[in-house]
Amino acid sequence: MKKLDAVVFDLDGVITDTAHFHFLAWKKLAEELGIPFDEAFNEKLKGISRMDSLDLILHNGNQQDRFTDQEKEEMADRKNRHYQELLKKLGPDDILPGILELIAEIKGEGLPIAIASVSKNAQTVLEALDLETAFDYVVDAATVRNSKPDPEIFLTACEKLGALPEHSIGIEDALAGIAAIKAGGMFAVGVGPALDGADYRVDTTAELDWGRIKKAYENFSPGL
Ligand code: B16
Ligand code: MG
Repeated sequence: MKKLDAVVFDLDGVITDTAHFHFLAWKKLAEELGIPFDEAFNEKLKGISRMDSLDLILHNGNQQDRFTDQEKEEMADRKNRHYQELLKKLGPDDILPGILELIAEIKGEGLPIAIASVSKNAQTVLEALDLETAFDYVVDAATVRNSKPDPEIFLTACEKLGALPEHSIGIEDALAGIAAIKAGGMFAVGVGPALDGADYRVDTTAELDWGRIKKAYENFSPGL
């Protein structure tokens, strides 16, 4: 039996679909700036920090040199206020299908679990979902210096759980997140249609079956 130490979850897009709220909030700001913004472009922002996301949007509209740092801070704050308005609608019914069952099975085996989200709103989201005590550790985005695809956030989660990355599983819905998990030397589970690089992939959270995930982890050889 291969040793398994811990499981680390992404938040937005895995535990709940706040990814859509981020999309709506960025779209509003982009429209105010006259910059085109659609779901396809939004894919590039998943797992990317607030300021890095703003830079990508401005770059896409060729407005990267138009604003001072202070103006950019104000724009990011405006997007966040809109996002927080949308979060008021969030409740326990918005936990994605299969997630509560998966968490219960993992915990039933005595394995620790953590959240690795670069969102500064992660605690608010977990509280809205009634999940604030469900995880053994939630990485504080404010203390993480690098956005995904840097592995820092996943490695921090493993370290805080006393887990070795090579004996840990990460679950993500974004390409940047999968890249971060792999850069950290962990086993990557992808949720979504086009997640190149995932070691095991399903289309939706409803298909996250703990028995199958463990089997894929057991059979995985990093060198292959
Ligand atoms: P905030 P994750 C990420 O969360 C989102 O995927 C990304 O779209 C967002 O820009 C980022 O959090 C920052 O969020 O503005 O709330 O600090 O996927 O790492 O859980
Ligand atoms: Mg995500």
